[in-house]
Amino acid sequence: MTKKLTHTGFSRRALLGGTAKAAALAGVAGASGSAGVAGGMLMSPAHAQSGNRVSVAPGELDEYYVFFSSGQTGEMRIMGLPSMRELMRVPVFNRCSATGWGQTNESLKILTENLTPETRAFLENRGGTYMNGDLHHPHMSFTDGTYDGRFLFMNDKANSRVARVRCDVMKCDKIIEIPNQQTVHGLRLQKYPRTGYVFANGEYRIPIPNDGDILGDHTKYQCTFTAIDGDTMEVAWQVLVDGNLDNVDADYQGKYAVATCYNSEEGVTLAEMTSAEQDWVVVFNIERIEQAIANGDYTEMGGVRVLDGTNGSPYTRYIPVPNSPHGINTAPDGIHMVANGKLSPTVTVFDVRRFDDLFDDAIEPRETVVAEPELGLGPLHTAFDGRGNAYTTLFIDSQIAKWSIEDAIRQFNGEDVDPIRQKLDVHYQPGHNHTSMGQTKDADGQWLLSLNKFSKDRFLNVGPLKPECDQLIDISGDEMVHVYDGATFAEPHDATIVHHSVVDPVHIWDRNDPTWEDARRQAEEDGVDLDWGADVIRDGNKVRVYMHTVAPMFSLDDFTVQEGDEVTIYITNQDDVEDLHHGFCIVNYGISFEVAPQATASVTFTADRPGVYWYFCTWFCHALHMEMSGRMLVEPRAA
Ligand code: CUK
Ligand code: CUA
Repeated sequence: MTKKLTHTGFSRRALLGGTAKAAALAGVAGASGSAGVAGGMLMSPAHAQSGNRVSVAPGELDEYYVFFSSGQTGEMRIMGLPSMRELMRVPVFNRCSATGWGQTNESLKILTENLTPETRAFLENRGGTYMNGDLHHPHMSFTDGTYDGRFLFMNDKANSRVARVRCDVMKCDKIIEIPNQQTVHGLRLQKYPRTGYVFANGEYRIPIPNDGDILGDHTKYQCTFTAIDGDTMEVAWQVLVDGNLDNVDADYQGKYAVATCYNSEEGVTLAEMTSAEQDWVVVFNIERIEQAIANGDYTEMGGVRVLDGTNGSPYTRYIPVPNSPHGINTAPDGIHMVANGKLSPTVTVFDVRRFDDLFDDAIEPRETVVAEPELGLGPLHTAFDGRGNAYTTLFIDSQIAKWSIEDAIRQFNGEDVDPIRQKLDVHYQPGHNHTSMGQTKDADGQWLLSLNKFSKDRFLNVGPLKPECDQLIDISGDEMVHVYDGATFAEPHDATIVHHSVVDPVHIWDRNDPTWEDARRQAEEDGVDLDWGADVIRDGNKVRVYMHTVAPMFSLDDFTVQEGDEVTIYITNQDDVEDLHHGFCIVNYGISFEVAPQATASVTFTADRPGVYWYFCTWFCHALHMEMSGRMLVEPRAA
């Protein structure tokens, strides 16, 4: 009934032969999948040349990775650019049926280990973790102003969390809840000297602590700006601000972070929030904040060191801008930052070099502004090509405005020049847009992605709920040329376009990976071999089942537990062949998860249904994949 599977007697050649057959079968599906790529290309003669640039033939690889948010779906997605093919979905704040994210012990540990005590208590009878998330802003870690391929960081607007994804395995390894704030909205990273800090904006004003003592009296609410240490994934410090915080970006000098505020009124209704003619951006002085923390000039709130950065403090400066700004974007020239007007048809351009004088009170806040061009209706976000041009999404106009930063400055200084180079229709209502490597000093001016909120007539109708429409635009020439429409499910807000040379994930897991360190420790305590387990260990009413897999077999054909036992199953995938995943599903027990090559994954559940329950492999791994199964026998409790 138990057996140790090894590659001897299960010949390597037979295994690889089976795999080759599986791969051939997969190839059929792959070919039909890639037909959609050509189908999405615009082939009109005017666009033919640009159209060819998006053609990535079957078997060829894309030049860029795009790390996509998915909004209220809660996962991160990886796309290839320019083909716009979706390559992978990485579960983060969501629950994933395929991978078992949110069910395996390894993922539950990440999802639950850094919650606040209040949230932990709240979730105790709700499965221990949130089932939803709203992932807006995925950004790659920086070293010296450009991407370094270590990590991706992202926010959860829905449940006030920040997550980190390891770029070596493309899996989430840390999630923390941010205390003293509700939502994390804007999230950007320290670009220099490295990441470093992850800056995370609290969007809504709340009572701190939020324990019911203060309710309706919103004059007592507060708003916090958070810096997280990207290495330890702990909150480094927080700063209380006036108004609220929407989006954020950092400079290329490592001195300042700048956030937009759309609710300087500190209102709690739409009418109140939009009543003033002006709002502001708030500039944070990193060095002064660090100094104050080092000097102990902070208050401890919810276990975090908090500074008062309201107007008049040494840590912040408030610069007025027209009502309700949204995005804030640092240009790759390292000098300019652009706040996008949203309710104003303008964007406001700051010269970051003037922030030094601003903090020395040598100039007035508005003297940091060097341009304020009028671009069109509803400017939300701006991207850059590294050649001095900026590309701003106009939500209401459904357009992208391409404009020259230099000409906008000349116009601001009274010269009669029009900074606008071109306006391109997009379909429809764009939010974020992104250029290739455009959020780094290495912006290469090849591609622009417009993430549009409405798709209406762009695709076959799929019912009342429509996909988003993400459009690819060639910006390598003088004119923007629209080359591709891609439908995506709810709701990519943001994306980071990274040249493939920066990212180098592994093909199979390292057996020493820390992800399953708890399983390793438990196996040691139980005196079993986690790598080659075929054991059932009983410990009171706890049962631990250790299995390994070698395609197409589990090391146990069956195992027996008793009704009411708390069962933990550890599966180690001993195949070390690229792409040879297995999965483990117990029928009618609601259990399913992936086990990639050389990984261990585990699940714990109560065997509260007596009877025979088959388990099977969920990933098509071998010609005998269907036969890769076994039985869990649950003995009824003695009456
Ligand atoms: S926000 Cu969605 S379009 Cu959350 Cu980055 Cu501007
Ligand atoms: Cu193992 Cu399918």
